Amino acid sequence: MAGNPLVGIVMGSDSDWPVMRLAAEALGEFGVPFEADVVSAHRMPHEMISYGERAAERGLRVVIAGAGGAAHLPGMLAAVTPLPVIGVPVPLKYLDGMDSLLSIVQMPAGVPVATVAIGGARNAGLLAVRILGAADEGLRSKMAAFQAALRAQAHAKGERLRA
Ligand code: RP5
Repeated sequence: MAGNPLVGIVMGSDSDWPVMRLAAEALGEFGVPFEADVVSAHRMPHEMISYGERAAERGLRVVIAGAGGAAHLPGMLAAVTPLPVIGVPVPLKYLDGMDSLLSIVQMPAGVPVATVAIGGARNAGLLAVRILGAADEGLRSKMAAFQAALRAQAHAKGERLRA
Protein backbone atom coordinates (compact mmCIF):
# COMPACT_ATOMS: atom_id res chain seq x y z
CA MET A 1 0.00 0.00 0.00
CA ALA A 2 1.49 3.35 -1.10
CA GLY A 3 2.23 6.12 1.40
CA ASN A 4 3.53 6.13 4.93
CA PRO A 5 1.64 3.61 7.02
CA LEU A 6 -1.11 5.09 9.20
CA VAL A 7 -2.08 1.78 10.77
CA GLY A 8 0.26 -0.74 12.34
CA ILE A 9 -0.98 -4.32 12.29
CA VAL A 10 1.03 -6.42 14.70
CA MET A 11 0.62 -9.97 15.93
CA GLY A 12 2.27 -12.37 18.29
CA SER A 13 3.25 -14.86 15.61
CA ASP A 14 3.01 -15.42 11.89
CA SER A 15 0.52 -18.16 12.77
CA ASP A 16 -1.92 -15.30 13.54
CA TRP A 17 -1.71 -13.97 9.99
CA PRO A 18 -4.58 -16.04 8.50
CA VAL A 19 -6.84 -14.15 10.91
CA MET A 20 -5.03 -10.81 10.91
CA ARG A 21 -4.83 -10.52 7.14
CA LEU A 22 -8.56 -9.73 7.21
CA ALA A 23 -7.70 -6.43 8.89
CA ALA A 24 -5.16 -5.75 6.16
CA GLU A 25 -7.73 -6.52 3.47
CA ALA A 26 -10.26 -4.12 5.00
CA LEU A 27 -7.68 -1.33 5.14
CA GLY A 28 -6.69 -2.07 1.56
CA GLU A 29 -10.30 -1.73 0.41
CA PHE A 30 -10.33 1.81 1.80
CA GLY A 31 -6.90 2.72 0.51
CA VAL A 32 -5.45 3.15 4.00
CA PRO A 33 -1.67 2.57 4.09
CA PHE A 34 -0.63 0.06 6.72
CA GLU A 35 2.30 -2.04 7.85
CA ALA A 36 2.22 -5.58 9.24
CA ASP A 37 4.75 -7.28 11.50
CA VAL A 38 5.28 -9.90 14.19
CA VAL A 39 5.85 -8.26 17.58
CA SER A 40 5.59 -10.89 20.28
CA ALA A 41 4.92 -9.65 23.81
CA HIS A 42 6.51 -12.73 25.38
CA ARG A 43 9.20 -13.74 22.92
CA MET A 44 10.51 -10.25 22.10
CA PRO A 45 9.32 -7.99 24.94
CA HIS A 46 11.93 -5.26 24.42
CA GLU A 47 11.08 -4.92 20.73
CA MET A 48 7.39 -4.86 21.65
CA ILE A 49 7.88 -1.95 24.05
CA SER A 50 10.00 -0.13 21.49
CA TYR A 51 7.34 -0.62 18.80
CA GLY A 52 4.68 0.87 21.08
CA GLU A 53 6.84 3.76 22.23
CA ARG A 54 7.85 4.73 18.67
CA ALA A 55 4.53 4.11 16.90
CA ALA A 56 3.19 7.68 17.09
CA GLU A 57 6.47 9.38 16.18
CA ARG A 58 6.79 7.07 13.16
CA GLY A 59 3.46 8.39 11.89
CA LEU A 60 1.13 5.59 12.85
CA ARG A 61 -2.31 6.75 14.01
CA VAL A 62 -3.93 3.44 15.00
CA VAL A 63 -2.48 0.12 16.15
CA ILE A 64 -4.27 -3.17 15.52
CA ALA A 65 -2.80 -5.91 17.68
CA GLY A 66 -3.78 -9.57 17.50
CA ALA A 67 -2.65 -12.48 19.62
CA GLY A 68 -3.86 -15.82 20.84
CA GLY A 69 -3.87 -17.59 24.19
CA ALA A 70 -2.22 -15.46 26.87
CA ALA A 71 -2.77 -12.52 24.57
CA HIS A 72 -0.93 -9.66 26.29
CA LEU A 73 0.24 -7.82 23.18
CA PRO A 74 -2.66 -5.37 22.71
CA GLY A 75 -2.77 -4.38 26.38
CA MET A 76 0.97 -3.91 26.69
CA LEU A 77 1.06 -1.78 23.56
CA ALA A 78 -1.81 0.32 24.92
CA ALA A 79 0.26 0.83 28.06
CA VAL A 80 3.12 2.48 26.17
CA THR A 81 1.45 4.38 23.31
CA PRO A 82 -1.12 7.20 23.38
CA LEU A 83 -2.55 5.92 20.08
CA PRO A 84 -5.84 3.99 19.93
CA VAL A 85 -5.19 0.24 20.12
CA ILE A 86 -7.64 -2.27 18.68
CA GLY A 87 -7.26 -5.78 20.04
CA VAL A 88 -8.06 -8.90 18.02
CA PRO A 89 -8.48 -12.15 19.98
CA VAL A 90 -7.05 -14.88 17.77
CA PRO A 91 -8.62 -18.31 18.33
CA LEU A 92 -6.17 -21.14 18.95
CA LYS A 93 -6.63 -24.90 19.16
CA TYR A 94 -7.97 -24.91 22.71
CA LEU A 95 -10.72 -22.91 24.45
CA ASP A 96 -12.13 -21.56 21.16
CA GLY A 97 -10.43 -18.20 21.62
CA MET A 98 -12.11 -17.44 24.95
CA ASP A 99 -8.66 -17.26 26.56
CA SER A 100 -7.52 -14.75 23.93
CA LEU A 101 -10.70 -12.69 24.35
CA LEU A 102 -10.51 -12.49 28.12
CA SER A 103 -6.77 -11.73 28.03
CA ILE A 104 -7.43 -8.73 25.78
CA VAL A 105 -10.78 -7.33 26.88
CA GLN A 106 -10.42 -7.12 30.65
CA MET A 107 -8.14 -4.08 30.82
CA PRO A 108 -7.69 -1.94 33.93
CA ALA A 109 -9.32 1.51 33.99
CA GLY A 110 -7.18 4.09 32.26
CA VAL A 111 -5.64 1.73 29.69
CA PRO A 112 -8.30 1.06 27.03
CA VAL A 113 -8.11 -1.53 24.28
CA ALA A 114 -11.00 -1.56 21.78
CA THR A 115 -11.56 -5.30 21.59
CA VAL A 116 -13.32 -6.87 18.62
CA ALA A 117 -14.88 -10.32 18.45
CA ILE A 118 -12.85 -13.53 18.49
CA GLY A 119 -11.33 -13.71 15.02
CA GLY A 120 -12.88 -10.32 14.21
CA ALA A 121 -9.91 -8.82 12.40
CA ARG A 122 -12.04 -7.46 9.55
CA ASN A 123 -13.98 -5.33 12.02
CA ALA A 124 -10.67 -4.20 13.52
CA GLY A 125 -9.67 -2.90 10.10
CA LEU A 126 -13.04 -1.22 9.60
CA LEU A 127 -12.86 0.37 13.06
CA ALA A 128 -9.42 1.75 12.23
CA VAL A 129 -10.92 3.28 9.08
CA ARG A 130 -13.65 4.90 11.18
CA ILE A 131 -11.12 6.28 13.68
CA LEU A 132 -9.07 7.79 10.87
CA GLY A 133 -12.26 8.97 9.17
CA ALA A 134 -13.19 11.12 12.16
CA ALA A 135 -10.60 13.62 10.91
CA ASP A 136 -10.70 12.75 7.19
CA GLU A 137 -13.84 13.63 5.27
CA GLY A 138 -12.88 11.56 2.22
CA LEU A 139 -12.45 8.44 4.28
CA ARG A 140 -15.68 9.18 6.16
CA SER A 141 -17.55 9.40 2.84
CA LYS A 142 -16.12 6.05 1.77
CA MET A 143 -17.28 4.52 5.03
CA ALA A 144 -20.76 6.00 4.56
CA ALA A 145 -20.89 4.47 1.07
CA PHE A 146 -19.76 1.13 2.48
CA GLN A 147 -22.55 1.27 5.07
CA ALA A 148 -25.09 2.14 2.37
CA ALA A 149 -23.96 -0.93 0.41
CA LEU A 150 -24.39 -3.13 3.50
CA ARG A 151 -27.89 -1.75 3.94
CA ALA A 152 -28.77 -2.44 0.30
CA GLN A 153 -27.45 -6.01 0.63
CA ALA A 154 -29.57 -6.60 3.73
CA HIS A 155 -32.66 -5.26 1.93
CA ALA A 156 -31.95 -7.54 -1.05
CA LYS A 157 -31.79 -10.56 1.26
CA GLY A 158 -35.22 -9.70 2.67
CA GLU A 159 -36.62 -9.22 -0.81
CA ARG A 160 -35.35 -12.66 -1.85
CA LEU A 161 -37.06 -14.23 1.17
CA ARG A 162 -40.33 -12.39 0.50
CA ALA A 163 -40.37 -13.35 -3.21
C1 RP5 B 1 0.68 -16.19 20.73
O1 RP5 B 1 0.94 -17.54 20.72
C2 RP5 B 1 0.61 -15.81 19.29
O2 RP5 B 1 -0.11 -14.62 19.15
C3 RP5 B 1 -0.07 -16.97 18.66
O3 RP5 B 1 -1.47 -16.77 18.62
C4 RP5 B 1 0.24 -18.11 19.64
C5 RP5 B 1 0.99 -19.26 19.03
O4 RP5 B 1 2.19 -18.81 18.45
P1 RP5 B 1 3.10 -19.81 17.63
O5 RP5 B 1 3.50 -20.91 18.59
O6 RP5 B 1 2.27 -20.34 16.49
O7 RP5 B 1 4.28 -19.01 17.14
O8 RP5 B 1 1.66 -15.46 21.39
